[in-house]
Amino acid sequence: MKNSILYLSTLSLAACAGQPGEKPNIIVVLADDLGFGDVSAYGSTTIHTPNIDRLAHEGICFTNGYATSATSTPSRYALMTGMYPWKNKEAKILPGDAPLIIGENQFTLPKMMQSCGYATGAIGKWHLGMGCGDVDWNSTIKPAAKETGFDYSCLIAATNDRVPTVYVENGNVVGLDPLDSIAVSYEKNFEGEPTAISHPEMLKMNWAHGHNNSIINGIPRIGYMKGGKKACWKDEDMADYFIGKVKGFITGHKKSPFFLYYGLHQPHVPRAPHERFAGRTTMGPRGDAILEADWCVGELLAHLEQEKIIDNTIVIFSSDNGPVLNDGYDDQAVELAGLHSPSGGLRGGKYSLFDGGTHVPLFIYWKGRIQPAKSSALISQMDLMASLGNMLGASFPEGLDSRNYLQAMLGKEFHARENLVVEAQGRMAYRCGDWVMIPPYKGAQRNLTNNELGNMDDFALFNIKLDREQCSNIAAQYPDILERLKQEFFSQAGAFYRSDVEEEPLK
Ligand code: NG6
Ligand code: CA
Repeated sequence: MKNSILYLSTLSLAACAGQPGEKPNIIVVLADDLGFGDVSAYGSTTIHTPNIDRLAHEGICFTNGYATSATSTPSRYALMTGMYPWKNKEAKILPGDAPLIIGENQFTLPKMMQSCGYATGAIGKWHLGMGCGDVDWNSTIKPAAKETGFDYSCLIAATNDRVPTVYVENGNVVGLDPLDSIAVSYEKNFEGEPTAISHPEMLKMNWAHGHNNSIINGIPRIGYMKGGKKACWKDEDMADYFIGKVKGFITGHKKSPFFLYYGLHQPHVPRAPHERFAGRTTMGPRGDAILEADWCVGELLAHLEQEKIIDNTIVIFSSDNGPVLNDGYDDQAVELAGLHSPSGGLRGGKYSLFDGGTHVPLFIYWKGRIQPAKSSALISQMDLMASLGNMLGASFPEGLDSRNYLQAMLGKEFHARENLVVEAQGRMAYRCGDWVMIPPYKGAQRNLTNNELGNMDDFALFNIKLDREQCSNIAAQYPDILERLKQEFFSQAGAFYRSDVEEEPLK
């Protein structure tokens, strides 16, 4: 009897989640290169991610959740701006010294949250550029996260494999010794500075492709950096560092509604988890880094509980793009993968137009307020802006690509997008219902990571529901459907389509 009363009261609470005037805290946790099969929530038995799974099991677990892109910068750009990244030619994998690609006057998700009275914070991976070009890392960097709408920020500028390997808090490099100023170049080395080529004996991790420039913390990086020795991060401590900042931000803002973007750096290369996690899986550093990411989510939830705000906080979890094993370091990710399928059986992965490039984990958790459910609604991270904005009564400009699927996000409806144009290094594919159409692209079948890219000579058509692994191109059997999808795709994205687009080279 008691149970049924409890059950009923949960139901009625769940039914009124997202009422007008409600301002729950909102946290977006975005992992880096975490695949659909890298969490146990979708049935993977080769890895155990109990904390991430909790979000899935006690929230809405999307089985058709998408990043817009198969790489980081464009994917994050879409999340932040509500715009398709293929409309902006700057939205491609950025070096660590790239200028901010979001215009100062551009509408953004954090600006929308600010307009609704939220305190906003960004912690972790950024990768949207900082400054106006020719950044001076020794003074306050502007425009950056603040100008994008974040009151507080503590970030790595790009990726954990790119220089500068320093934390940037509110635009300033943390722990910088003014007598040891930082210089960064993606063109050439600074005289006398060791690189992976000149000083291989300094390496504790070997590079496989690219990643043979400056050595920091025994790890070779992309790009050259000089100075800033005291400010350099230790990769093994990065998870602890950022979760500490996350907890500080939450505690500091627990009385006001807050919006927090938490960009996890795992399991992107270089995979250097804290020694607490080293050796915890049989999969080597990649598996261990995933467990570290899961621990971060556990710490986040425990902190929300401790601060007694967990039932007033929506936690959204996803990944910026699909998985990759060998992304340029010899860390045995390929050799030790065993039966583990990082993409969960989806074809391709990071960099790919096949589904594994953009079809990622997506969970929306609101303790006690969302009735747990699995949802097969087709939905993109890009839709967070319009959906959350709708819940909060925010106003936003016309012409966004973000769409309002609040009801699907709260589990009150199980249908969302009709279609989505996904992007992989300047190439595009079109998903509509259960169909996927990939237009022809010149270029290699695979890149140096050995991930399949999805370049084919002619238009290809797949039915993702009947053929989840995209084994059968059925374009010839369904000419009418192919024609319809081609027309729809070209009307949305034709102006941006070129079959000979050059992939950004992986060195
Ligand atoms: C590639 C890097 C790869 C990774 C990627 C960006 C090489 C050879 N490869 O160019 O290691 O950093 O860029 O990944 O340099 S992302 O997830 O941030 O998009
Ligand atoms: Ca990524």
